[in-house]
Amino acid sequence: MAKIALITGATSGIGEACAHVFARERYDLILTGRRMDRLEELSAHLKEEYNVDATLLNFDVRDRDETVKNLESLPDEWKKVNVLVNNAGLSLGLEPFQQGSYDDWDTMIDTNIKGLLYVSKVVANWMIANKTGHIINLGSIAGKEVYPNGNVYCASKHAVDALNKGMRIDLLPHGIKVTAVHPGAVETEFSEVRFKGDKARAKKVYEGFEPLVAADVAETIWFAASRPAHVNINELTVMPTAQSGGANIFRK
Ligand code: NDP
Ligand code: 8X3
Repeated sequence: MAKIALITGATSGIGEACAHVFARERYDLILTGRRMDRLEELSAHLKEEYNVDATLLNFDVRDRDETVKNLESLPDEWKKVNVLVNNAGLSLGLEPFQQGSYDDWDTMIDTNIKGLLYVSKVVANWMIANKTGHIINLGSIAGKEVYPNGNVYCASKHAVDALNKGMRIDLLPHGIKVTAVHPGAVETEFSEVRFKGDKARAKKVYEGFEPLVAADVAETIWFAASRPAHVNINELTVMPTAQSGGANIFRK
């Protein structure tokens, strides 16, 4: 059997781009997300273009029981996961902390931190049993810096940064690699989700400069995943050339 990559949040953006890159590299894929129609479309496309097999799992990472049940339902041969890309995540809102929405905070924390933990625990134990594996966590520049009105999203990505370090320490004796990739602004559905479907506002985020595209991040993830066995990339921060930091974008 080919190597296996499990990618969470493969229905869009960076996760979908990772599915293309790992398929190109002849990995079989486990793809997850809530929008099953998109997963089916993607899997048909990958089969046609690269002749790879994809197993699709349709669950919400915030639901611990569903997450564990779906992952554990995989046949044993699909549990030999070589690479886990912990990508599912989102931001909701961009307001001063004191005006923030309790529901938005819960969703970001439940998805970006707790969802990542639920998936990682199950898959890390498979990797321990297989004595090999690589976990790649999608952090963000928001996990390295805090920008105005980023408050809870930034906190959730700072948590991913800490968990990335903690996982590496705990999984090191088992030969499992752990990497974080921290992108700056990537034009995906991210801002449409953040602004709750306001496409005009989302579009403005990427005006006046050239943002990253999802494939830029997927290729960075592939770089980390394709190093020799004795090399671990602890973390990589990848930014648009026009962005020097979280809030600092040079627009023409
Ligand atoms: P998109 O909105 O395009 O994709 C997000 C993906 O996450 C979708 O596939 C979505 O699938 C999935 N997802 C969200 N919530 C859940 C959930 N509760 N359960 C299961 N899957 C979920 O955004 P990006 O591709 O840009 O984001 C991917 C990751 O990259 C996120 O972790 C984000 O924080 C991070 N990131 C993004 C940056 C950017 O500028 N775009 C920069 C830095 C980091 P579905 O809705 O079908 O469930
Ligand atoms: C997503 C990019 O700049 O909104 O993590 O933090 S940013």
